[in-house]
Amino acid sequence: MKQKKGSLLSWHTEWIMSRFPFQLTTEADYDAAYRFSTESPEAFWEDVASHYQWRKPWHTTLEWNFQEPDVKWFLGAELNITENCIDRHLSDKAEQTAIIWEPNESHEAAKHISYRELHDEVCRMANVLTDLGVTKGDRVCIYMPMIPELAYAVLACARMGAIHSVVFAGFSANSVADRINDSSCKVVITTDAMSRGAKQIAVKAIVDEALTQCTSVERVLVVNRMNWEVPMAEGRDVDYRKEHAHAATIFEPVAMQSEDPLFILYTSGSTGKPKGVLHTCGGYMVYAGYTFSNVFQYKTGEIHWCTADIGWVTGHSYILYGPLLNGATTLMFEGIPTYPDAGRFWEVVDKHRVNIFYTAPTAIRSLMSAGIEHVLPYTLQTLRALGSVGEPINEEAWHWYDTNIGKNRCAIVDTFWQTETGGIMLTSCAGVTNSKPALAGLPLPGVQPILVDSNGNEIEGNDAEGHLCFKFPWPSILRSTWGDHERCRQTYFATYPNLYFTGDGARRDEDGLYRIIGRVDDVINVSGHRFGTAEIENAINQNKHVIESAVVGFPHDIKGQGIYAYVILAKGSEANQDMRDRIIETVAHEIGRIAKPDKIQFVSGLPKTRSGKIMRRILRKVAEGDVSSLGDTTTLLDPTIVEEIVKGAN
Ligand code: 7RM
Repeated sequence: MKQKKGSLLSWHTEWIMSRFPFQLTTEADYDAAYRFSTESPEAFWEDVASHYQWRKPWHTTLEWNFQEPDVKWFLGAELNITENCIDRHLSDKAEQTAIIWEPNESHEAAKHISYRELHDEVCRMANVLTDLGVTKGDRVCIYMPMIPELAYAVLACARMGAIHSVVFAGFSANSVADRINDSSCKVVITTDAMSRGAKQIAVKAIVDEALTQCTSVERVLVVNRMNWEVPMAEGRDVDYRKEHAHAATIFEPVAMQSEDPLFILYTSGSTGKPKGVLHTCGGYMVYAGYTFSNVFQYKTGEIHWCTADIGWVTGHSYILYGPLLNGATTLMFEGIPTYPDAGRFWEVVDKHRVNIFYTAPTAIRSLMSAGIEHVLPYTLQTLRALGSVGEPINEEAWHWYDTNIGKNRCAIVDTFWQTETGGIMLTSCAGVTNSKPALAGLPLPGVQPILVDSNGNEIEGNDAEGHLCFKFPWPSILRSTWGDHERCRQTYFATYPNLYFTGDGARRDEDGLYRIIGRVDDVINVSGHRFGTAEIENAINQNKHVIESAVVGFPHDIKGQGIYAYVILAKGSEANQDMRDRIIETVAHEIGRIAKPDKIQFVSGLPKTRSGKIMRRILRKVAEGDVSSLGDTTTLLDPTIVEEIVKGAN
């Protein structure tokens, strides 16, 4: 699997002789690139990588094995991703807008941040972080609302070689503490407070609470957003306003090895606490830029809006890195889709003349249910491509999106990928490849999906269904889970030897297009957010009235899946609405409001097998409201419990 490259000269020669354009714009291009990418994957990725700016070329394109796992791309190469995101564009795009920032309040002024300004602000932030003692390899936790300084903070870390760990600002103090401790962050970057819709949230207070459980954090950098007076711990907390005033606007990008870590991002799995997915500099850069260009078919001058939060991987790859690597104009929105009303997204599309709009099915369904009157006041005439991500999109939502937002003239891309994949894997490319309602589509060139049955045997041919795996590495495959490589192996590489297992089930149709069915493990997807059922159970069990709990997902009209919790209470604790509210508060405290159960059913026992395993199949059926076929319950320790559960279902 090794491929030696020649001298610097031959490397440059090859750069010029790139076989494919960076952006594949026709179906024929796509077909040729796909074929080439499976026949000569290394050569294909060398070709793609040659379109970036490297400080030093690689000597080995790829080394890999999926047993350890051990995957390394572009070995020996040096680069800095921010040089590719920012500096590279300064010669011709210094005055072009890099980031359009739209605030929570529609009456507050938007900001247009040029590539020049982005450069200066990122350098300022890097200099301030340097003064706080941050150096290459240090972990920095970023816990902030969607304001420009969040983008500066992420890019500043990348520029100085610090490893960013962005934590979504909807997580609780406990979750923040867990994440800080897991990767022993040295610095936290946060704000005084934030607004999200009509709500105000005391962000700094949450960090203060988290830090009572952390010992690794030396400094806290506080960016002002809301002009709140917040307590500042002497010797620890620093007001960014004061540092910003005298920070220099030059900071030399640190040359990073291709396989040096770029960031950690925590994501939930079927067991235990969320794991820190690790991405590295070279491979992630190559893949984020390549996928952005090809999936959305971005053309210079267009405005791209991904509505995700930068606290999730979608925000990392398609608000920041992907667009900026392509010199695009990317829109960053601080608010929520329904504030001040359910027309906000469409107002912003018209206001900023958005061309590419990328959101989640849950947002589409929620705006669909709010009524067409919120859409009609807007022309949406600038839109060219629409995207969907995070969960399967149902046909009704797909058609509503196509008709009412795309006015039947936009390409729709349903992009399947994961925190672990770093970038989009299965999708159509806007206006280029075959697309069908509610199907993710084809693999991108360089991506080799395979469906397997539960024994790991490949299911060949079209019209097939099975567990979705990938059989060859792509540049931004996760490298490890922070501090626990064995967990990475177990979770993704041990189920099926020599394959990366996604945890999803999928169907391949007669044309080779993929439809994602959903998770086949104990992960549930609530409004596009991933949770492990065990993770929520652990949170519920923190409530002193709770003896035991079992959590399953159930179909939810807006959220995709809702959270259904079966709870056994301690003797003397009353099963009433007040108790439900208290349990919900416990989950909000342990994880965050985004994880609170939609339904709680109090039960006297759980359906367990004689070996003590909870039969989740039964609990899922009851939660779905489908009790006609509960299957075989004779192996249960106490079959009568099923009857009680069915009767008490809500
Ligand atoms: C990008 C992101 C990953 C899980 C994944 C799937 C589900 C994501 C789609 C999808 C159907 C899609 N990262 N998923 N995209 N299911 N169609 N287009 O969401 O790590 O947070 O979640 O999300 O189950 O495994 S994630």
